[in-house]
Amino acid sequence: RTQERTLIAVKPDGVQRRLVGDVIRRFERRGFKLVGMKLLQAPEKVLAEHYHDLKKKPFYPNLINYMSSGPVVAMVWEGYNVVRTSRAMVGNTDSAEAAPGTIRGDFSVHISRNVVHASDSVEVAQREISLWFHSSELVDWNCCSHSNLYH
Ligand code: YYY
Ligand code: MG
Repeated sequence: RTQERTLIAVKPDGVQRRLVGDVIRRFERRGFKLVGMKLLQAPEKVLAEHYHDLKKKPFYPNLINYMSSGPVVAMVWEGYNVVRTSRAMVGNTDSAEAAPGTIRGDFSVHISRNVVHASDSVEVAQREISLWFHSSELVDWNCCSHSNLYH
């Protein structure tokens, strides 16, 4: 299961606030492997599919406006238990509840501007990765520190 993958995205507020490098640094330092990354203006169709389960929520229109307000940096990270560990690194959805030390707990104060997205299950991660990336955009590479991260 060291090949588990998840979708992490720095949302428009995170890009505007120059937090992209910090988010990448946290995942690199933890020991995860970057296998895909791009900056893009998210198409409405992708956002609608990405947040399809929230379509009926009162905050949905604002969420789509926010996610369309500027570029996002979409990334695919790989490693042991990466889905669950990255949710812990990102912190509570509501920034006011997010613990210090988490990305949201360190960089945001309000649920509507919470800096990052992270897939919340392995199945959802697979769906989100294929939504945001073509398979040709993902790179399978051997990490020279593998034996220092895993036995
Ligand atoms: O997966 P996660 O991003 O932590 O939360 P979701 O429940 O999937 O909601 C997606 C997104 O919607 C959240 O990151 C912020 C926004 N949102 C909101 O603006 N207001 C809410 N009450 C709940 C969620
Ligand atoms: Mg979610």
